[in-house]
Amino acid sequence: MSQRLVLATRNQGKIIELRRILDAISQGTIELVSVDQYPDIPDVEETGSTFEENALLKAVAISNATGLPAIADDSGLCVDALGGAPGIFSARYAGKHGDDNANLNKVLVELQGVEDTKRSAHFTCVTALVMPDGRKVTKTGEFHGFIAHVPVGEHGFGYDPIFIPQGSSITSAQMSPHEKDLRSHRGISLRAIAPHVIELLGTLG
Ligand code: ITT
Repeated sequence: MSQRLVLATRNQGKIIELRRILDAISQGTIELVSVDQYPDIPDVEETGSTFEENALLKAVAISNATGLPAIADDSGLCVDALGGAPGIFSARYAGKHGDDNANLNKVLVELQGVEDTKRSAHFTCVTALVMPDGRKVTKTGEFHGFIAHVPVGEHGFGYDPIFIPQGSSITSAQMSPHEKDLRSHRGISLRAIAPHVIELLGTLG
């Protein structure tokens, strides 16, 4: 019998990635349900000051509201030349939550004139699993690279068109979804949390 797990995000690009990576790991033993199926649940304010706090805030709220196990991630791009911004504030950075073009253009404008060797950046992702009885697990993943000068590529979402992974000459939006999953912050943290998801959901009988 498969166990239900709620994906605690309304970011459609992220839902596609979470489903793809978790489906491959769980091989049908977990029924992934999007929080979009619960339209009455209000959006969770990301008031924490770390990725981990925000991931837990989202997963706890959705697990409490649905009575089901929930998995949430909080992720973001940290640009060295901007002192780590947009970082955990990236969703609010451009003033328009969910407007990927506004977000990435703001980073490009702020990096105008910054030379290639100073355009290093990394994505961080903290994934949180929260069980209805309060048990919790969190796992982190990082993805290092550089900020491009212009957006290129159609895959992925968010800042992918301006992020060139370390050792690569293409952006993560030019990588195939599988290639991105193998290296990305989200892929790393989800593969780390997967054994705990399978174990804890297994205890629900
Ligand atoms: P939820 O809180 O509903 O999960 P969100 O869009 O607010 O979705 P985050 O706070 O986790 O997502 O992400 C902050 C920003 O970082 C947001 O603009 C994302 O699009 C971007 N981002 C996160 N992961 C990314 C990835 O793998 N590639 C490109 N951009 C990413």
